[in-house]
Amino acid sequence: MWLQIQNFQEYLDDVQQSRADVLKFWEHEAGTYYWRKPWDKVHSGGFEKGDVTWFEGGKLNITENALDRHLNSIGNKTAFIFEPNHPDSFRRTITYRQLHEDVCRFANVLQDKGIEKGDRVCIYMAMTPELMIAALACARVGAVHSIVFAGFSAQSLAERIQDCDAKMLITNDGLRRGDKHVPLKDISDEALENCPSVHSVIVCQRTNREISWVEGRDEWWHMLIRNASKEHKAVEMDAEDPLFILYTSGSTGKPKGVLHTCGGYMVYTSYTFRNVFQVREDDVYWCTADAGWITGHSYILYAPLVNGATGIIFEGTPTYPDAGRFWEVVEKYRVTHFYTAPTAIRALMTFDLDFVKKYDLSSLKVLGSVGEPINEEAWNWYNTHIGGGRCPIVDTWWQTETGGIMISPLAGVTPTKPGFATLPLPGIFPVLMDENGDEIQGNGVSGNLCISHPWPGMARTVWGDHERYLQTYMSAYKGYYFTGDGCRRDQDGYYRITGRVDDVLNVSGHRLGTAEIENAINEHPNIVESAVVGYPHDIKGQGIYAYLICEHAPADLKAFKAEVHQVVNKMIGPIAKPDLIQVVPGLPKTRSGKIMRRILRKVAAKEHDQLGDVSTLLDPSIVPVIVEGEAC
Ligand code: 7RM
Repeated sequence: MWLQIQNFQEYLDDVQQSRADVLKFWEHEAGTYYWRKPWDKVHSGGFEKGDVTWFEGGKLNITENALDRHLNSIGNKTAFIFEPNHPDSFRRTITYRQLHEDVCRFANVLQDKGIEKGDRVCIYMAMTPELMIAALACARVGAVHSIVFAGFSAQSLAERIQDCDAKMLITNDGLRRGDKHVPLKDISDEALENCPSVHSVIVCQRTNREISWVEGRDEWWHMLIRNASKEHKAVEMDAEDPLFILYTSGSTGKPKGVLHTCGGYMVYTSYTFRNVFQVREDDVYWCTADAGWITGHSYILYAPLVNGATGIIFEGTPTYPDAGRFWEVVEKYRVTHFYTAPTAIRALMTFDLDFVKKYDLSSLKVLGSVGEPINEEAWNWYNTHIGGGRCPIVDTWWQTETGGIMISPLAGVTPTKPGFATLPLPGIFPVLMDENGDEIQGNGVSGNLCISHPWPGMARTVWGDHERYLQTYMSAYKGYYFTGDGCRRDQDGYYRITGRVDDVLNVSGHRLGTAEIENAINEHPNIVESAVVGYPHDIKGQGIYAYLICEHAPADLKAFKAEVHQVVNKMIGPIAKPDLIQVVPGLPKTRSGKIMRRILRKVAAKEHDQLGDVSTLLDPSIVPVIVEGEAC
């Protein structure tokens, strides 16, 4: 495996070098990959105009770096270990050589079906190797993949397909997650009723249940690959050509199609993977994320393959068939690196420790955390009971938009502190901003987290809406990228992310916009208006609290709540269901009609004595009514 930062002094030296000449720093890094032709320009553009490029003119295909380049050296090494939802189902391992063949075959299928460079392909699949093969095959033919989490509803799927005009949908007949069954093909059929751009649907068999079929549109994966050649010459891409779109929630109702490009994304995710996790040749790396989120894209799919690592693809859930599943899998494959979300840790902490103690976790060397702030209690439990006090924990802060990890310890290199993402990677320059938009200097300070210089892995635009990209990230602080997160820098210069400062919730590590949930809720015929806020939740991190104004007072609150869940399920998916609802006669609004969410958040958190100034409200008398009301 390639060069890794070995110790803290080396880390400091690299930070110094990147400060002295950041272009030289990234150019050196980019030079370690396979390019068909070197770039013309290392970097151009900036945050102000949102016209950032990296390695433009450089020609490559990311799958040649992830697959072809490894064939001679590690062709027989395991690329993926597939662990199915049920522990007794068929499991398999796939070598780099086999994966290369499978991707080539499917790339030929895509081209036979008329998919060309620049076309968008939507992937809505179970967490199986075929999902990875589908995405890699898209990348190989230059198509832009948009993976949609297989927990989203038909409505959400349709919205994402329509937004990018996808030509093709790749899905499964269905999937099983825990003891639940999700009929992916049925959901796809419903979504496609409103998606005229999709001409072709490829269905990969997983559950073998009865499904409906549209002749001339639908085809079986296994039939198509049967006669496809295993030879395929990857399509040449420019470093700045799009690689994928991934939809993520923002503070408006409509999800944003975050766009990542081929060259910079490859260089950045691979660099961060190698140095943060410090994976060695014979290690077994397991990231439990779903491929529908950025963590799955960057740290299950692309970066581990580009680095020649062995990774696990896990189809199941942490608690199926019981709360020992993660640890059973760690023991079975002698997992060395384990990367999960705080919400999973908090959920597992509530079960008997015997679920952990039953298994031999001595293979573990490094633990990772991602998706939300990790509280000290969860950090300590993870450290003591999973890591046995021997494994460094890398608390990795980053976002869909950043492409890869930005602030994080390097395993075994950076001294850690519970709850702290610690220090930025070399080449990354975080700054904290005060309310006047000025940089806050020194340590022991808090502010809004911005990044002061472009990096190769950053998103280049929002699909079809560059204005929104500029508005969301580049306009709050001129010349900076604004993350939307609040942050503290302690006396030692260590960073601790405190959470979102905008209208974005983080529920079990899933990003959801309050407006998005409100739009869904408002579809209920009896709901006139709604306001959604987050509140502290022991396991999910944040729970969803919905204040509802109804046309008629609901007779049975429980039944009403179930109805609200139903509309949210239909519009977004079960992850967005409110945990608590409260029917209110009105909402606290300013004179300009903006809902004062601060007040609603305080009420939801039961911090009734900290409501602050309510005098600017149009009608302050609504506040005591809301405080006295009851949630269900
Ligand atoms: C990778 C991912 C991004 C938001 C981000 C933060 C929060 C992520 C951490 C974290 C504290 C962390 N992408 N977040 N990681 N907060 N510590 N280590 O999660 O686009 O889905 O979410 O998640 O608020 O802005 S994401």
